[in-house]
Amino acid sequence: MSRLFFALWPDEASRSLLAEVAEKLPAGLGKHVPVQKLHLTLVFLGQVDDTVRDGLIEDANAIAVPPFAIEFTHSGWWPRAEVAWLAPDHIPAELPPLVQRLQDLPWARQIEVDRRPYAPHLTVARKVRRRPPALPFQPIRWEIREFCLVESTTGQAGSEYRILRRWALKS
Ligand code: 2AM
Repeated sequence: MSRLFFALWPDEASRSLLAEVAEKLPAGLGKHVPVQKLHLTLVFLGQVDDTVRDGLIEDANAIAVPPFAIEFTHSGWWPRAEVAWLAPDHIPAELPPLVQRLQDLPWARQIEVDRRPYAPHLTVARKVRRRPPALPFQPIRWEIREFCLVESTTGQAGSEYRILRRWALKS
């Protein structure tokens, strides 16, 4: 079994820009997500057995969504989840179909996934228990060329992520 999710993983340039914004959070307000772990979750799968994982990887080969860009424009906070995040004002037209296709894969294999409306957000800090100030920043444009399947394990330093597979976006 492994704990899995589909995600978008920032390239180095976008990652540093996103991390720079995260640095603007006042000290003591929570725990920054380490720069190498910044990502945008597409679909969280939870615990999946190895045979199903291999099947999902096979099925994902058929996904054809063209490359697109996301522009992060504002920060926010979810008090119950205790996370501070960055998000786009405008959801690119290609993103909901990609998420939909990725939700359909586990669904077809009787794996329940969150079907609430997808709210794209990139978590920059956890355990944020008080409302952070809005973070001032210039829009960050991230060109998305691939999506990936990631395994999450819990170690002493919190969650560790390992990219199991990447798929290029294609028309
Ligand atoms: P978060 O950033 O909003 O916390 C790996 O844990 C990724 O999957 C994280 O980005 C996290 O989103 C998301 N995630 C973790 N547990 C989840 C759950 N139970 N439901 C939906 N998403 C989850």
